[in-house]
Amino acid sequence: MLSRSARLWLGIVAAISLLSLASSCTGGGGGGNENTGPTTTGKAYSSKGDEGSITGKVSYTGTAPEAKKIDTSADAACTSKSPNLMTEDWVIKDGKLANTFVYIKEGTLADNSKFTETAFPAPSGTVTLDQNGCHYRPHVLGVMVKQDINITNSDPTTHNIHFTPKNNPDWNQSQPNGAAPLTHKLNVAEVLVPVKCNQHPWMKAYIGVLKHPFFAVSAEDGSYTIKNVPPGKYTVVAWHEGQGSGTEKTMEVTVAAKAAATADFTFGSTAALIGQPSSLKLLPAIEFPMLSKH
Ligand SMILES: [Cu+2]
Repeated sequence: MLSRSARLWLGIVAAISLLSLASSCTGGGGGGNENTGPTTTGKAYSSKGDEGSITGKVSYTGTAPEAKKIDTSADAACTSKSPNLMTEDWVIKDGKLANTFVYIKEGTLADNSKFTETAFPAPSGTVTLDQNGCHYRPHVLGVMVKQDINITNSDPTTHNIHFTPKNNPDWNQSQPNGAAPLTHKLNVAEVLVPVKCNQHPWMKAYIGVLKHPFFAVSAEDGSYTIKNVPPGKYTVVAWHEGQGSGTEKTMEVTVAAKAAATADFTFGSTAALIGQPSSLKLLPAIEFPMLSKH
């Protein structure tokens, strides 16, 4: 147990940390949000060639949850191809958080038109979701509505890919070893659609579906870049699956013409917990998402 003074100290540090993060606010949840992008029937966006970008790092403060080894013994093909398969709900390296889905939620373009009422060009090409080593590659990805998702099975075993959306129809397909790629698309914006495998219960992926192309997924070093962003003022959301239904952080970001705006996000418990004794792991209540929600 913590002494009273230790708890008081922690509270003070948490409050200071919150103040320092005043430029960002957060919200919980993650699924089933229909207000995630412009209508495709809105005013067509016409580029002036002055697009900028939104770039930043996603960090995790506090004691990082450790990845756990997955028991794949139910399928010998998985064990032999991926003998050390690890959980991917938290992928943290040197305090940087991977697999965070960062996207523009709403805002106003430089000409005062609303982001959510602007129609951006339809997607070209496909994105690929590969089942490889009995996990999904990538673990988190983004697509535009109606964009083809190419689903491949690179494993010597049968997978059963199962999309479990809230706003889109359920979709469930078996894909044996050596089967041709499958194609699927989602017609309604949804952040994010969970994907699972009915054969291998540990397999999970998340797909962000938006009506615009302004999204990115943080890399292993926590970095992300959203490219070709029209100048304007935006609400940018960072979503991470965490445990359960996901956690969102939001930030107001202004993109100037041909400029790179920075938006860094932080998940996890307070920075005050870094380097503290392991007994402090008992304090999950100091989680920014609920404290700073507004
Ligand atoms: Cu599978």
